[in-house]
Amino acid sequence: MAYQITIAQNPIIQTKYTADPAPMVYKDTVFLFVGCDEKDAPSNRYLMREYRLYTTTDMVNWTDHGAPLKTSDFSWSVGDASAGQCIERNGKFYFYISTMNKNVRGVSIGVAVADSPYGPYKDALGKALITNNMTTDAKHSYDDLDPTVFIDDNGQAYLYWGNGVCYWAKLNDDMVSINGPITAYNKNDQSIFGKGFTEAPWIHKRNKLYYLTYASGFPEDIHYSTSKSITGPWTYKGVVMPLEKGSNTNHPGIIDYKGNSYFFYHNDGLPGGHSYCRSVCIEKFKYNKDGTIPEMKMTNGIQEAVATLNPYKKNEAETIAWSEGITSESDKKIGNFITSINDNDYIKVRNVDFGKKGPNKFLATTSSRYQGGLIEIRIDSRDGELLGILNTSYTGEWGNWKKHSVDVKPVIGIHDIYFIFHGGKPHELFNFDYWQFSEL
Ligand code: FUB
Repeated sequence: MAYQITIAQNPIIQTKYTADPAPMVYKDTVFLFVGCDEKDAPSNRYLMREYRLYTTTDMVNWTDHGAPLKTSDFSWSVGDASAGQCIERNGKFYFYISTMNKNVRGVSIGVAVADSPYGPYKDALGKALITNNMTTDAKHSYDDLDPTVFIDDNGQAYLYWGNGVCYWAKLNDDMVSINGPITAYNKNDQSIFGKGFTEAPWIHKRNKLYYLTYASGFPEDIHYSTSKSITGPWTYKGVVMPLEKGSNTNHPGIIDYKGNSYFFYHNDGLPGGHSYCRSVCIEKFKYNKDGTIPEMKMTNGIQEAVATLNPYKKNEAETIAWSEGITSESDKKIGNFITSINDNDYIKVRNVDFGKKGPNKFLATTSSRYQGGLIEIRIDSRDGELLGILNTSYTGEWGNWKKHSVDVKPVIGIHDIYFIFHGGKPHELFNFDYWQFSEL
């Protein structure tokens, strides 16, 4: 693999292929739920089995929390994890997903519930919430796809969803049953959808204006409509993101966080990527004065962090701004960790505040079956100033985790950190769980 010095922040996750972003702001954190395109997906169909969760408080470093929901958690699912979205209500977290239903012809919408945004999520009903709602407009069996959920200021919750038809319905206060009729919008209604509605609706509200953002055409680009009411009438407003890179789908998610607005989407931007191995990206944007959304291009991503990272607390190795070569895994004992580490792979962590005194020691927890290896700790670039080199040494087995520490140079102020891994071949070097500096 050829390694590059990069300023890229897109795609935001490099350790997995991710798709269908559904960001949720809860308290001071962005929770990003995504589908996971398996790396061995064929080049002509989806292979998705789980929904993964990543969080950030600075918009540049993302922490991997594994897969709090899998399609195997729904006894009625065939096993395909199509898009979903999670929302909080009264301290519970409701995760609406779409998946092929074993019991009926076609895709259905299910809902899982958890007491924490990190899960574990459990199927709330033991059956689908919405199933095979084929109207005469739909004419196909995967119209119940891509749920987006929204709770209005008066507490009324709504579900929008659809492929080829855009549906909406009210949810009851229990969030796991539908209240009243389902309304269908024709995909060819130009006053709502311009050149047409394909799939992937995303509902949000800003300054009393409701936004319905969706994928249009195929290959897909992203368009939007607005309304003064969540139930319409909707007025077509234009393109959010035109078609650019190779993925034949795109999928929007929009939030405001710490005073900025962010547009989440996916493309095929990672090495080896294609229409079924996609990657989530983000653009920061500013609404126009009249509330319209500017047209966006796919870029290198967010350059300015909105918070610093504290190196003197325990930081998970799977908190990453950029990485090359590695991937992540979970186990019951220690949770999520970084694995598949080979010579020259690296992790970059951004906007780390070493304060006025600086560190004197660096500690990391690793495990290794074959050999262990070295972690070079550098700042600001892959060949930047060297703070120290940690020898992680052999721990006997992948399941034996040990702490190792080394003296480091007392750098002060805010820097990006690079952990660059070195060691011999032919085996993977070690697994990496967490790290921490001690302050002078
Ligand atoms: O990830 C599977 C499907 O691709 C989603 O349901 C669509 O929105 C498209 O992104």
